[in-house]
Amino acid sequence: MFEKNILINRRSRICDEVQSGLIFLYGNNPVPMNYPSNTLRFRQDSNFLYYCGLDFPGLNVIIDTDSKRSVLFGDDLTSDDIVWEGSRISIMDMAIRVGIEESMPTSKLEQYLSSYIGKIHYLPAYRADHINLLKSLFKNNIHTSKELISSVIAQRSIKAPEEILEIESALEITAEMHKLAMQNSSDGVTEQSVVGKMEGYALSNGSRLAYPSIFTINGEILHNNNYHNFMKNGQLLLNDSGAESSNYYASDITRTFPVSGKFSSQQKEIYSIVFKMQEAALKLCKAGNSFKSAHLEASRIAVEGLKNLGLMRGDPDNAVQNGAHALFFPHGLGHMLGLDVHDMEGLGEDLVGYEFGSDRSDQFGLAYLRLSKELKSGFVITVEPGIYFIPHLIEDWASTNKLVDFIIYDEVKKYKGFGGIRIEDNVHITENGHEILGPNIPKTISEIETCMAGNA
Ligand SMILES: [Mn+2]
Repeated sequence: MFEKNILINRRSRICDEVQSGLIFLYGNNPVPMNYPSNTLRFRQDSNFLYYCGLDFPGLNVIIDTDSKRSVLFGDDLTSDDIVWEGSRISIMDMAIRVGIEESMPTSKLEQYLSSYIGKIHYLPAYRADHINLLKSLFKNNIHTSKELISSVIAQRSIKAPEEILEIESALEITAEMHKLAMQNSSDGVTEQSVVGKMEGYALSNGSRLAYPSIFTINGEILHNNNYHNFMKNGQLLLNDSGAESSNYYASDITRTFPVSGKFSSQQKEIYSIVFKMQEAALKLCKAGNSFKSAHLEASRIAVEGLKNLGLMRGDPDNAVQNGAHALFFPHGLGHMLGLDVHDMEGLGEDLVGYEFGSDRSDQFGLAYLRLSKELKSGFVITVEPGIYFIPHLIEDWASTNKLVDFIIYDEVKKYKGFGGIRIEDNVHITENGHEILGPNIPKTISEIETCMAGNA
């Protein structure tokens, strides 16, 4: 947990921003997996963590913006609870630990809120128990607070030095996970066994994953969470995996490497295009530039490269304007990263990623751009271009000759079965440009081949 002054300052700042009324922040509860007492791994709500730091289930907090005083609601364990779960610090001691002035039992929450005259601010709920809690507290009249949502986004978007350190500490573990994956992959091995090694490394080092790993020979399936394949020489592996820091900050890294440890010349050609897409995008990663411009530049580099290989034709800018690159690069260049791997997405993807009032494109590809707005010093974002050969999408577009002025379908079809390549790093926007966070993780073709050289 951060020291309490950091948490006190964060709460004071949100009071200044929201200006009036009460701020009600709910903490997460245990979630049953298959029966009530067998629960999923507990993860505290990120907004609750950000302002209160307490990683215990069953807590809620109310912050009074006028007095800047807070009340922590929660129940001390009963003597029966202690028999099963062991003891934990009292609710009052939790409050003291994070600089909260007062504590009350959960049974007082409803009365406290209903006796208040004035606005009660709360955030959108993403779990059924919270939706039900809000319905019951506010008599089915749920109005999330625009002021609170935009203030939280503004505050959490700019990472303080201690938050950068958290992301970097998560990346220390992530770097080892990625090297382990490269060194334990070879012909005949299952994806599952490598996933187990990576997750085991995170767990045995006191960490856990920030999201379920994508580790697959079918990298063209963008969010593939199956690990049942045997890998074969000649195939590529796409590894999108990241650990969480001890204060629950995420990291999010993708590397793509050949099962055999040596890239084929065709794989090298596509890999080099994705590498250049990332380099070009990173050059534009500085305060004042829009992330959309970096996304479009990466897209343009993709078209140029694919044109050189005889898969595309025509003017690259024109191709990008028409969305032709999205056959190969259908997702956005990246997203915010912080306590959540897609940071603050629970508050509204457009509110986090787009300027107020700006429209999100409905063009295939660009529509999936999660982050578009002007970059500011203190943002932490992912930069993750990719090129994929998605058999279903190729057939679909080819059947209607979609954008045939830019796409040479007879050539593209030869790449069915190639898979996909993505390269992803975590980037801190600074006053003068950017820094790539964390230790170096093998990324160039020669770094990857060297890292894998010891494979059987
Ligand atoms: Mn990502």
